[in-house]
Amino acid sequence: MAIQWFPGHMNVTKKAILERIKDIDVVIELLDARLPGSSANPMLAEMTGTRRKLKVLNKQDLADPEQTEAWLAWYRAQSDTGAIALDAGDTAPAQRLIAACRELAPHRGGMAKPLRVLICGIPNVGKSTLLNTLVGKKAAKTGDEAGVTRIEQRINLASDFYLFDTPGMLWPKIVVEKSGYHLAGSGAVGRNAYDEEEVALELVNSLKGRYPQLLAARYRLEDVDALPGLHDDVILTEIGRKRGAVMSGGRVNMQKAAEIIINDFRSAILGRITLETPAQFEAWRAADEAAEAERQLKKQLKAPRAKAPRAPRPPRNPEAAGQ
Ligand SMILES: Nc1nc2c(ncn2[C@@H]2O[C@H](COP(=O)(O)OP(=O)(O)OP(=O)(O)O)[C@@H](O)[C@H]2O)c(=O)[nH]1
Ligand SMILES: [Mg+2]
Repeated sequence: MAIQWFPGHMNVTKKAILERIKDIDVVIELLDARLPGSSANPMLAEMTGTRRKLKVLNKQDLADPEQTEAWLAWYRAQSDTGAIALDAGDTAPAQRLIAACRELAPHRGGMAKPLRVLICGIPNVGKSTLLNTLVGKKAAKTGDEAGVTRIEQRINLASDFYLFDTPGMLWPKIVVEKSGYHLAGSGAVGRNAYDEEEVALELVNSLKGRYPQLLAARYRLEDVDALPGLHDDVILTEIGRKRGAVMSGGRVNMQKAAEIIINDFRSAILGRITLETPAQFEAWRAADEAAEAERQLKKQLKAPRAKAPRAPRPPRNPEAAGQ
């Protein structure tokens, strides 16, 4: 089942961002470098309009470096979009971000015209961590779960440079189904909005083709070459068995197996992984958009037709009526 998570506080965030955006010079959208396509909020693209934008692929320390390069090139090829990759806890790259913002809005600066930067992104992607690194102290609360920041917060980086931290926001309908699973796998979705086993199976599905060696090494799976051809549930069952997630009677506890692989992915114990390539993401998006268009068309065809207006009655012919 597709994953959707848009609780009330995100709607409040959406309204707050819409209100704030009028006075913003640069919007930093933090993406998760392990899922750079799925973590970009399509609603944000509409909301921010023509504002200067910087895409930041965060958590690059957990992602596959080769794929990070591919994604940076993909984003940089889009109009009016800068893109950089970083690790939100690292001071030097964060400082480069400040320079990049100043470059994007050279007309702003000085007390009378401070540079105003909004940091947006999905839940748990590292917005508050980045803000803390930029200001050099713990100004915003952070935590390894979705929804730590609940209200917008303004931090003065310098007398002419303001930063706004915002609560994490997803979007009301995640059309690309695979994106929902990747978002949940990364920790961007509230715990009660998804089924761990489903998410783990999709993780296995995304990993077995491109990172079979990492799966084999971590879980001591024997035949690496056979992995891409195996069913996801066969692999997850084997992972559970190898990690001792076995119930009385010898059956594998699939819930436990799911938790193991999700945690191993999140903490990068499995290795540095990027779940999607630009080409894959574009293909999913195209397929799901086509499916959505077909659904809408079917809905329209099913809807009862509006009654055609009645033709006006012809005037009575008094002669024909024999009057
Ligand atoms: N490995 C790694 N962990 C990071 C990075 N940036 C943030 N984190 C961790 O990710 C978790 C979430 O960070 P936050 O800064 O609270 O995320 P947020 O985007 O503000 O989250 P919400 O306020 O819930 O929307 C924390 O455990 C951080 O330590 C990074 O670049 N690399
Ligand atoms: Mg936060």
